Amino acid sequence: MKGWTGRFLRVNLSEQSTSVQEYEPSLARAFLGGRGFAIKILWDELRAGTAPLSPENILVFMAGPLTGLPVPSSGKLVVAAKSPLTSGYGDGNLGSRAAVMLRRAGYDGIIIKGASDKPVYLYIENEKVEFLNADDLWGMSTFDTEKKLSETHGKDVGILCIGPAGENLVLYANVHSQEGRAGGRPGMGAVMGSKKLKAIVIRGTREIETANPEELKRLGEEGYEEIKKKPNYDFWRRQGTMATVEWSQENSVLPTFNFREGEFENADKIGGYAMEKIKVLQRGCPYCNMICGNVVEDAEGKRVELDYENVAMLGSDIGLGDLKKISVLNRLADEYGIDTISVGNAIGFAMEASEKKLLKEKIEWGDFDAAKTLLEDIVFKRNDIGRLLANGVKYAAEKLGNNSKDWAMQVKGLEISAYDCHFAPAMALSFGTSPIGAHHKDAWVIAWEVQVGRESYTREKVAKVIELQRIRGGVFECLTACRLPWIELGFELDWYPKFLKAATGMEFTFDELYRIADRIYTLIRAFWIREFRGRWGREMDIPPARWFKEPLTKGRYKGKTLDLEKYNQMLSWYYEMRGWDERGVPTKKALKDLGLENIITELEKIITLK
Ligand code: PTT
Ligand code: SF4
Repeated sequence: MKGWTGRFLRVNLSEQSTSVQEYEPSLARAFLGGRGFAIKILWDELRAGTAPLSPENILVFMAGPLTGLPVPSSGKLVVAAKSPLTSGYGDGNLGSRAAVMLRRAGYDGIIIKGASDKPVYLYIENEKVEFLNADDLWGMSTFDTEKKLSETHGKDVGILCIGPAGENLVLYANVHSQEGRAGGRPGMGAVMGSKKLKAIVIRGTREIETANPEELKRLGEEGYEEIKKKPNYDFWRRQGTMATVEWSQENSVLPTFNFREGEFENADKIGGYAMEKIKVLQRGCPYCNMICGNVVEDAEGKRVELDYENVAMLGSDIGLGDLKKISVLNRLADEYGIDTISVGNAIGFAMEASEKKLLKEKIEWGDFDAAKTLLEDIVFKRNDIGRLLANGVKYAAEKLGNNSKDWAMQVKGLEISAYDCHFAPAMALSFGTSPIGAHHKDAWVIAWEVQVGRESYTREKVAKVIELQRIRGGVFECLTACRLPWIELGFELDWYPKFLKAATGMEFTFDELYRIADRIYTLIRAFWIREFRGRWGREMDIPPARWFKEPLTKGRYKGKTLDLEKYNQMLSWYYEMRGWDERGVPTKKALKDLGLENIITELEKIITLK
């Protein structure tokens, strides 16, 4: 095989053993890489009903056929497992030198089973794999862990690690790299922690073999030049994702006070221009010339990288309008290895619960000290409220009762990322149908929806959500490459089949790539249904009641809410277009059309298929 290495590294932590699997080329053709490989492995090898934090869960790190090649923004990988937060399929995507090193070491992915009984880290150098003692790393922040490991193994290695949140099994702990790259929102860090795996260190010294290296080099160089010529290039390098704060405020979608509102009175103090005033450095993922990691100095004089989601969820959503203080919360989340989006939601939920007198603790909107204390309560599970919120807002609402589930802002158990949807039906559908729970990464349809008109609930909007899910959640998550050159600067999609051809020697049309994406979405859906058995239903695809029942009370869209009946109509169209029935369950025909007929028998043991 060219482009793909054709090999997975299999690791058993219980037995401290490893092996190399040479996989069939047909796997690459049908599932491409990254997320595609991840779901195929989890479907085939994970026993249904496995407890996510037990040794039986399977943790995979998967690259794709473009990872680590000299083409724009290719330094990414996917981390996936059964999620302890949602009990469904969970994954995330992070940029890291580890992605490049993994491929140079000769692997497209690592499949980790079992659990160690004491803290370990993996050291991988091409064929050599060692299980090393991590007693002295356990308890360390992600920043210190990386520092220590690069002192031991050299600055040129790639490192993936967890912080105390992952060790303490906080259900939305994530995986970190390079002091500012984070992925695996639905608790991939907790799965790593449950396996007592503190880190993975990779050094790869081999060439990644490609079908046409000269052509790939030429295309890559042209691609980088093309990106530099894009009109938004300079501004992107200045502000990166932070410019979204101003955009969200202008369009009334900036989550504010636990998604009660879409506008924040201090938005100008926490946006891209405010960030530029405190910026000290810029950095990014490997093989990227758009480097969008804006490093600022926080209120405690320390450095942290800011992104839109982090700032909105730890800022406007909790009523905090001081960027340097938000940066402290962001840095602590990075050091402890906890997802900023979920922890911001959890803090906002606690503030609202306190206001409604459902908690004995007094935690006021915008109170930085209280937010900081709460964040640490959660990471270290050091009191009742910390333990409650460490399991996510869905769980917390089940415990608190009093209709708090209406304003526990989550779908399928994953906290919603930073776009208010009181007046954005297509974006609400995107959150509702995202394959990992409420995350914007699969279909960030809101920018398009703002242009075409927000009032309507149309088939066109549903088709757009599916189109974006195919491109973003399918193609980019499998390649695996950063989608930002395309979505933010307009780097044309046509480049990617050309890169693929030069890397693998194979032609992929967009029809074929979208079919792969549909196959992956359908298999992920089957995974959820298998895990939820009799509890699966279309209500799993519906966002929280707040957006339907509680109108915005201020701003230009004051009075707006989503319409539940019309949302349900869009959901039915969505199912129809995907070939799923009215319960959101794939039909036999859809499974056959996508080459997934081999899973019909297993699914039929659980649910009647139409
Ligand atoms: C992603 C989610 C996001 S999405 C952000 S900011 W964003 C948050 N980042 C966190 C962080 O930082 N620290 C922390 N403790 N928790 C965090 N949680 C949040 O996690 C990221 C960029 C960004 S910045 C985005 S949109 C794009 N995401 C991509 C994607 O998903 N796929 C892809 N092929 N390309 C992408 N490019 C962009 O990458 P999750 P990164 Mg992340 C500090 O994974 O689980 O999906 O969560 O990868 O390397 O940090 O780059 O406004
Ligand atoms: Fe990483 Fe940003 Fe470059 Fe994407 S655009 S690869 S997130 S630095």
